[in-house]
Amino acid sequence: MIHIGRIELREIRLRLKEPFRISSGVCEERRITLLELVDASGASGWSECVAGELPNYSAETVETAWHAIKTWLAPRVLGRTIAGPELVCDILGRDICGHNMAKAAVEMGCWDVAARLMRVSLSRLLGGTRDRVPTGISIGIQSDPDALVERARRAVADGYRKIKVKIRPGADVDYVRAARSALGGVDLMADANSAYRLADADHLKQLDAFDLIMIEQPLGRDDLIRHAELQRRLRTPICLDESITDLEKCEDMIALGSARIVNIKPGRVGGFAAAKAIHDLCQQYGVPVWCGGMLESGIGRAHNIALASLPNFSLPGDLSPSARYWERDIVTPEWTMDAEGMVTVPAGRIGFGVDVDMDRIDDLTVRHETLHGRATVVA
Ligand code: OSB
Ligand code: MG
Repeated sequence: MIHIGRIELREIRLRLKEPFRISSGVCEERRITLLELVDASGASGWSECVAGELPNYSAETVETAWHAIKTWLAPRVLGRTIAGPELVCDILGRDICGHNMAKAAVEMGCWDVAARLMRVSLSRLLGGTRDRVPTGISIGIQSDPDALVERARRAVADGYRKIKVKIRPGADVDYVRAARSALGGVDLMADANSAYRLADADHLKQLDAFDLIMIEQPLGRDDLIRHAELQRRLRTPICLDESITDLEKCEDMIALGSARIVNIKPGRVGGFAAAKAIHDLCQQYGVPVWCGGMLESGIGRAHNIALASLPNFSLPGDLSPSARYWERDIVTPEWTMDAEGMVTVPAGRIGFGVDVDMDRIDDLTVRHETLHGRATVVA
């Protein structure tokens, strides 16, 4: 039973240690929206909204998500008794289209509140079974192939179990070739963030020579049919990210043969209930999944790590330790990775298992609003 009385909505700014460039843009400083959901019992849960600064990954942005949370989504849960967090997805979904990242922030916060009220870890509440999860790194587009090799070598030495390199037309085949020849047999993959068209199939086919474990989202987000055609022409497995916005898209992907692997980001699909449903569907069909990232702070990372402890997350996730992104994170202890490239799941702690550094958050906050439920619900 959860009963959210108040939501503290904050925006913080957090500068990345190194700029992160993908095919559609570059990010140097994250604008991160945080939610603190305070239950009537006094317990509070936290979540992070992964909407970006610009609408280049999805249509949502920091501004649209703030508006959606404040205007339509928070009022659906505030001041209302809800039997369990698995119901929140439908409560938020009814007659509100899109805004998955905004919905996810509210929904995932409710799961965190529920875990704290039940005095269990978020991992175990979600159905997680692992105590450690394998970790990969996502390396942004570098100035030239040599710079990529240098960065990727460092990542391999750090222990990462999967190296993902961002690509775009003009920074693809030469970069991947250089990475493969410098790194030997490591698990290597490329992520195009929708930078190609089906007409580029022959060009992309050159990547088949480098034994990539997968190529992520080569074509447009709505291009399930074209991805199926591309997959028929490539030996390299396709993995979908942007395209899988809900369970039905994943069903379509499987039916059409659009991809063989799925990157699950709970923010992209509207929260944990949808992420779990996609995980279960993929498990049933023998489709491996892994947990993607959106350059989250330690709070969003905590949610991802709990999710990645579910059994079908069989490939390393984009779950790098705090120090890969930030000079200083907003949780204690910070997220770390051991020399084998594993992150420990705090499965023995209540909630997501790290403490929120309130002083640090206060220092970084640029905007703050308190959302209250209406005292009486007007019909
Ligand atoms: O496509 O997976 C992506 C970051 C921002 C937007 C899209 C993507 C990414 C990443 C970052 O790859 C992965 C991470 O958080 O380390
Ligand atoms: Mg991606």
